[in-house]
Amino acid sequence: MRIEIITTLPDMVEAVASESILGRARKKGLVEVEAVNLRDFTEDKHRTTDDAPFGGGPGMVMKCEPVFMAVESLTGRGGPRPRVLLMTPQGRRFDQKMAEELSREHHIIMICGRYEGVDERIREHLVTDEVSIGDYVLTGGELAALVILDAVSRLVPGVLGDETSPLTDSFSSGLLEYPQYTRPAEFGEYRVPDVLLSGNHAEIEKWRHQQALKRTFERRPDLLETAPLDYKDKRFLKELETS
Ligand code: 6GU
Repeated sequence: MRIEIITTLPDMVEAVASESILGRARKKGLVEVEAVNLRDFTEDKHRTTDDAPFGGGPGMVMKCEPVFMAVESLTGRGGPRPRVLLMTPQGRRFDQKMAEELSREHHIIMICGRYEGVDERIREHLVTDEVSIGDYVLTGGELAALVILDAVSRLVPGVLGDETSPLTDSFSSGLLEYPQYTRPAEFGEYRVPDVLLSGNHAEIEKWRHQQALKRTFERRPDLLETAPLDYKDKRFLKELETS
Protein backbone atom coordinates (compact mmCIF):
# COMPACT_ATOMS: atom_id res chain seq x y z
CA MET A 1 0.00 0.00 0.00
CA ARG A 2 1.25 3.43 -0.95
CA ILE A 3 -0.09 6.61 0.68
CA GLU A 4 1.01 10.10 -0.33
CA ILE A 5 -0.06 13.22 1.54
CA ILE A 6 0.09 16.47 -0.42
CA THR A 7 0.62 19.35 1.98
CA THR A 8 2.33 22.69 2.55
CA LEU A 9 3.44 21.32 5.95
CA PRO A 10 5.44 18.17 5.08
CA ASP A 11 7.40 18.25 8.36
CA MET A 12 4.17 17.99 10.35
CA VAL A 13 3.13 14.89 8.40
CA GLU A 14 6.59 13.33 8.54
CA ALA A 15 6.79 13.80 12.32
CA VAL A 16 3.74 11.58 12.83
CA ALA A 17 4.38 9.07 10.03
CA SER A 18 7.86 8.22 11.36
CA GLU A 19 6.79 7.35 14.94
CA SER A 20 5.60 4.20 16.66
CA ILE A 21 3.59 1.50 14.89
CA LEU A 22 3.30 3.57 11.73
CA GLY A 23 7.03 4.24 11.64
CA ARG A 24 7.75 0.53 12.05
CA ALA A 25 5.24 -0.46 9.35
CA ARG A 26 6.97 1.95 7.04
CA LYS A 27 10.45 0.57 7.81
CA LYS A 28 9.15 -2.95 7.18
CA GLY A 29 7.81 -1.78 3.81
CA LEU A 30 4.19 -2.66 4.68
CA VAL A 31 3.02 0.89 3.97
CA GLU A 32 4.94 3.42 1.91
CA VAL A 33 4.10 6.88 3.24
CA GLU A 34 5.35 10.05 1.65
CA ALA A 35 4.76 13.67 2.61
CA VAL A 36 4.70 15.56 -0.69
CA ASN A 37 5.51 19.27 -0.48
CA LEU A 38 2.94 21.18 -2.54
CA ARG A 39 5.39 24.06 -2.94
CA ASP A 40 7.67 21.80 -5.00
CA PHE A 41 5.01 22.02 -7.73
CA THR A 42 4.84 25.80 -7.96
CA GLU A 43 6.73 27.73 -10.61
CA ASP A 44 6.80 31.29 -9.30
CA LYS A 45 9.45 32.90 -7.13
CA HIS A 46 7.25 32.97 -4.03
CA ARG A 47 6.11 29.34 -4.48
CA THR A 48 2.47 30.41 -4.23
CA THR A 49 -0.15 27.75 -3.49
CA ASP A 50 -3.18 29.98 -2.88
CA ASP A 51 -4.76 33.13 -4.26
CA ALA A 52 -7.71 35.49 -3.69
CA PRO A 53 -11.15 34.24 -4.76
CA PHE A 54 -12.65 35.39 -8.08
CA GLY A 55 -15.71 37.49 -7.30
CA GLY A 56 -14.12 38.86 -4.14
CA GLY A 57 -14.71 37.99 -0.53
CA PRO A 58 -12.54 37.01 2.41
CA GLY A 59 -9.95 34.26 2.68
CA MET A 60 -7.72 32.57 0.16
CA VAL A 61 -8.37 29.70 -2.24
CA MET A 62 -6.00 26.83 -2.98
CA LYS A 63 -4.79 27.11 -6.59
CA CYS A 64 -5.36 24.42 -9.23
CA GLU A 65 -2.00 24.10 -10.95
CA PRO A 66 0.26 22.96 -8.08
CA VAL A 67 -2.32 20.42 -6.88
CA PHE A 68 -2.90 18.98 -10.38
CA MET A 69 0.87 18.86 -11.00
CA ALA A 70 1.53 17.15 -7.67
CA VAL A 71 -1.14 14.48 -8.23
CA GLU A 72 0.01 13.94 -11.82
CA SER A 73 3.58 13.38 -10.63
CA LEU A 74 2.33 10.58 -8.36
CA THR A 75 0.15 8.69 -10.82
CA GLY A 76 2.11 6.53 -13.22
CA ARG A 77 0.33 6.03 -16.55
CA GLY A 78 -1.31 2.64 -16.97
CA GLY A 79 -1.27 1.48 -13.34
CA PRO A 80 -4.40 1.10 -11.22
CA ARG A 81 -6.07 4.48 -10.61
CA PRO A 82 -5.37 5.77 -7.10
CA ARG A 83 -8.06 7.06 -4.75
CA VAL A 84 -7.57 10.82 -4.51
CA LEU A 85 -8.98 12.10 -1.22
CA LEU A 86 -9.61 15.76 -0.49
CA MET A 87 -9.65 16.59 3.23
CA THR A 88 -12.56 18.95 3.84
CA PRO A 89 -15.21 19.47 6.52
CA GLN A 90 -17.74 19.29 3.65
CA GLY A 91 -16.79 15.68 2.88
CA ARG A 92 -18.23 12.28 3.73
CA ARG A 93 -17.78 11.51 7.41
CA PHE A 94 -14.85 9.12 7.93
CA ASP A 95 -15.62 6.00 9.97
CA GLN A 96 -14.29 2.48 10.59
CA LYS A 97 -16.14 1.12 7.55
CA MET A 98 -14.38 3.62 5.30
CA ALA A 99 -11.04 2.80 7.00
CA GLU A 100 -11.61 -0.88 6.14
CA GLU A 101 -12.54 -0.03 2.58
CA LEU A 102 -9.45 2.17 2.12
CA SER A 103 -7.15 -0.44 3.68
CA ARG A 104 -7.88 -2.66 0.65
CA GLU A 105 -6.61 -0.02 -1.81
CA HIS A 106 -3.10 -0.12 -3.29
CA HIS A 107 -2.61 3.61 -3.72
CA ILE A 108 -4.16 6.54 -1.87
CA ILE A 109 -3.36 10.22 -2.35
CA MET A 110 -4.60 12.69 0.25
CA ILE A 111 -4.79 16.41 -0.47
CA CYS A 112 -4.73 18.69 2.58
CA GLY A 113 -6.99 21.64 1.85
CA ARG A 114 -7.58 24.79 3.80
CA TYR A 115 -10.96 25.73 5.16
CA GLU A 116 -11.46 28.88 3.11
CA GLY A 117 -11.60 26.58 0.16
CA VAL A 118 -9.94 24.95 -2.80
CA ASP A 119 -10.56 25.85 -6.43
CA GLU A 120 -13.71 23.95 -7.40
CA ARG A 121 -11.98 22.42 -10.45
CA ILE A 122 -9.86 20.32 -8.06
CA ARG A 123 -13.06 18.83 -6.63
CA GLU A 124 -14.66 18.37 -10.05
CA HIS A 125 -11.81 16.90 -12.06
CA LEU A 126 -9.14 15.46 -9.76
CA VAL A 127 -10.63 14.19 -6.53
CA THR A 128 -12.41 10.82 -6.15
CA ASP A 129 -13.60 11.33 -2.54
CA GLU A 130 -14.14 14.29 -0.23
CA VAL A 131 -13.57 13.26 3.37
CA SER A 132 -14.21 14.87 6.78
CA ILE A 133 -13.20 13.40 10.14
CA GLY A 134 -16.07 14.96 12.09
CA ASP A 135 -18.32 17.93 12.60
CA TYR A 136 -15.82 20.54 13.73
CA VAL A 137 -13.44 22.81 11.86
CA LEU A 138 -9.66 22.37 11.78
CA THR A 139 -7.20 24.97 10.50
CA GLY A 140 -6.04 22.59 7.78
CA GLY A 141 -6.46 19.08 6.44
CA GLU A 142 -3.15 17.70 7.81
CA LEU A 143 -4.49 16.45 11.15
CA ALA A 144 -7.43 14.85 9.33
CA ALA A 145 -5.10 13.16 6.83
CA LEU A 146 -2.97 11.84 9.70
CA VAL A 147 -6.04 10.45 11.49
CA ILE A 148 -7.01 8.60 8.32
CA LEU A 149 -3.43 7.45 7.71
CA ASP A 150 -3.32 5.96 11.21
CA ALA A 151 -6.73 4.28 11.08
CA VAL A 152 -6.11 2.80 7.62
CA SER A 153 -2.49 1.68 8.13
CA ARG A 154 -3.23 -0.34 11.24
CA LEU A 155 -5.67 -2.44 9.19
CA VAL A 156 -3.04 -3.39 6.62
CA PRO A 157 -2.07 -7.04 7.27
CA GLY A 158 1.14 -7.31 9.31
CA VAL A 159 1.11 -3.75 10.67
CA LEU A 160 -0.21 -4.74 14.09
CA GLY A 161 1.80 -7.47 15.81
CA ASP A 162 -1.28 -9.51 16.65
CA GLU A 163 -3.15 -10.12 13.38
CA THR A 164 -6.46 -10.78 15.09
CA SER A 165 -6.66 -7.63 17.16
CA PRO A 166 -8.41 -5.38 14.61
CA LEU A 167 -11.26 -7.92 14.61
CA THR A 168 -12.10 -7.17 18.25
CA ASP A 169 -11.81 -3.37 17.91
CA SER A 170 -14.71 -1.23 18.91
CA PHE A 171 -16.91 -0.64 15.82
CA SER A 172 -15.66 -3.50 13.65
CA SER A 173 -18.11 -5.84 15.41
CA GLY A 174 -20.63 -3.00 15.39
CA LEU A 175 -20.38 -2.84 19.20
CA LEU A 176 -18.10 -1.09 21.69
CA GLU A 177 -15.42 -3.22 23.34
CA TYR A 178 -15.99 -5.26 26.50
CA PRO A 179 -14.02 -4.27 29.66
CA GLN A 180 -10.50 -5.67 30.07
CA TYR A 181 -8.59 -6.49 33.27
CA THR A 182 -5.07 -7.66 34.05
CA ARG A 183 -3.15 -8.68 37.20
CA PRO A 184 -3.52 -8.29 40.13
CA ALA A 185 -6.91 -9.97 40.62
CA GLU A 186 -7.37 -7.93 43.80
CA PHE A 187 -6.23 -4.33 43.89
CA GLY A 188 -7.13 -3.25 47.41
CA GLU A 189 -10.86 -3.77 47.55
CA TYR A 190 -11.29 -3.61 43.77
CA ARG A 191 -11.77 -7.10 42.41
CA VAL A 192 -11.70 -8.49 38.89
CA PRO A 193 -15.06 -10.12 37.95
CA ASP A 194 -15.05 -13.77 39.09
CA VAL A 195 -16.06 -15.12 35.69
CA LEU A 196 -12.73 -13.99 34.18
CA LEU A 197 -10.84 -16.08 36.74
CA SER A 198 -13.08 -19.13 36.30
CA GLY A 199 -11.28 -20.70 33.36
CA ASN A 200 -14.69 -21.38 31.76
CA HIS A 201 -14.14 -20.04 28.26
CA ALA A 202 -17.75 -20.36 27.12
CA GLU A 203 -18.91 -18.34 30.15
CA ILE A 204 -16.15 -15.77 29.58
CA GLU A 205 -17.18 -15.32 25.94
CA LYS A 206 -20.82 -14.93 26.93
CA TRP A 207 -19.98 -12.40 29.65
CA ARG A 208 -17.78 -10.37 27.30
CA HIS A 209 -20.41 -10.28 24.59
CA GLN A 210 -23.07 -9.18 27.08
CA GLN A 211 -20.76 -6.49 28.46
CA ALA A 212 -20.16 -5.23 24.91
CA LEU A 213 -23.93 -5.07 24.39
CA LYS A 214 -24.48 -3.32 27.73
CA ARG A 215 -21.74 -0.77 27.11
CA THR A 216 -23.03 0.00 23.63
CA PHE A 217 -26.58 0.32 24.98
CA GLU A 218 -25.43 2.77 27.66
CA ARG A 219 -22.98 4.87 25.65
CA ARG A 220 -23.82 4.56 21.96
CA PRO A 221 -27.38 3.26 21.50
CA ASP A 222 -27.26 4.58 17.91
CA LEU A 223 -24.82 1.76 17.04
CA LEU A 224 -27.41 -0.88 17.98
CA GLU A 225 -29.52 0.11 15.00
CA THR A 226 -26.94 -1.30 12.57
CA ALA A 227 -25.07 -3.89 14.70
CA PRO A 228 -25.73 -7.52 13.77
CA LEU A 229 -27.86 -8.79 16.68
CA ASP A 230 -29.29 -12.26 17.16
CA TYR A 231 -32.38 -13.30 19.07
CA LYS A 232 -30.46 -13.71 22.36
CA ASP A 233 -28.85 -10.29 22.00
CA LYS A 234 -32.24 -8.67 21.49
CA ARG A 235 -33.65 -10.44 24.52
CA PHE A 236 -30.67 -9.34 26.64
CA LEU A 237 -31.13 -5.71 25.49
CA LYS A 238 -34.85 -5.88 26.29
CA GLU A 239 -33.91 -6.91 29.83
CA LEU A 240 -31.53 -3.94 30.10
CA GLU A 241 -34.24 -1.57 28.92
CA THR A 242 -36.70 -2.72 31.57
CA SER A 243 -34.24 -2.96 34.48
CL1 6GU B 1 -10.86 16.91 6.56
N1 6GU B 1 -10.41 19.43 7.22
C1 6GU B 1 -10.59 20.51 7.98
N2 6GU B 1 -9.94 21.62 7.67
N3 6GU B 1 -11.38 20.54 9.03
C2 6GU B 1 -12.01 19.39 9.32
C3 6GU B 1 -11.87 18.24 8.58
C4 6GU B 1 -11.05 18.28 7.50
N4 6GU B 1 -12.64 17.27 9.11
C5 6GU B 1 -13.22 17.83 10.16
N5 6GU B 1 -12.86 19.11 10.30
